[in-house]
Amino acid sequence: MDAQQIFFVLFASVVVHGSYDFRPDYEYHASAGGWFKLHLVPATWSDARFICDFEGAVLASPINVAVNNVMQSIVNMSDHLSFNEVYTGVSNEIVNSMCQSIEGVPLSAMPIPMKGIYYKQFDYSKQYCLRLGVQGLYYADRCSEALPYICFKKKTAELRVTECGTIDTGYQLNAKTGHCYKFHEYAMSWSLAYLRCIAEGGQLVVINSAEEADVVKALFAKYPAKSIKKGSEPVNVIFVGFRDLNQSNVWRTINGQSLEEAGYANWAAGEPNNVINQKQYHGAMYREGGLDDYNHDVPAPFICEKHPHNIVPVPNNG
Ligand SMILES: [Ca+2]
Ligand SMILES: [Ca+2]
Repeated sequence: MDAQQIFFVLFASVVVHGSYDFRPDYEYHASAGGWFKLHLVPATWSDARFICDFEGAVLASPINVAVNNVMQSIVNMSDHLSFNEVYTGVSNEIVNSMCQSIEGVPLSAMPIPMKGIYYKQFDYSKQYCLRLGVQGLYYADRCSEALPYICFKKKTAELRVTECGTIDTGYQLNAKTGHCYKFHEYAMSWSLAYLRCIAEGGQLVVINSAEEADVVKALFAKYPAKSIKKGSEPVNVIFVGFRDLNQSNVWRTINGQSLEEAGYANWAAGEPNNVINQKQYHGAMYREGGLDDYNHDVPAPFICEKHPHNIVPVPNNG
């Protein structure tokens, strides 16, 4: 093993078992007492807000001089990239007549340079979102455009990364599979469930063995129908990480494997039945453990799976 290989092994072990206090995809800035992440994939303001929230953070706002300085430096360092502005968390979404951050800090209290329309002159019948431009100036404009954005997590004394490599205590390590699982009682569409799991650092659960199916089944059993938080049925299926992408009855996991390759292809009796006119092209599992093809847009509860030591997708055989 030469020096380069030794370095690689050491570096790899740091990445896998590395010490971080929040998430490895966030950068800590001691001056601002928190972690920041620049999202380059553009999103509308409300989507950006949700993605930061899913990641356990908030859409960043220049709530004080230190946070403002870091936000400006992140945007300035990225000025060779293909964007001119990012969203901040400041808007008048909650209180129509007042712009404030997600944390509730009013725009009028923020120590920032504004350009263009001054906030006291806003037409408050519209929604405004504050943007930070590459020149370091802030200005308010509409919220529907897709833009990059920055998420922020303030460091607090009680913040602890669990054995699942996350501050989210909803993830519990299972000794049999060596992976962590979190049940989501709030029903969502398959796509939102998929995105939510990724944002949390995991993925929509991929069942790789009968043993893992038992783990998932047992977790589902802890949440009887009455605990599922949605307006109506269904409460007897959860979304799982596979789908029929081309709507041709070819089922693949979100990692690209067939169900057989993944290790669990136990359809429930009569499934997949792709109920006519219901467009059942997304993966689900009944309480009894059998797989089901299910409607994408009928919200269902779901389970996210996470590797304990990293936030990259779990391996295909995991
Ligand atoms: Ca798995
Ligand atoms: Ca079905």
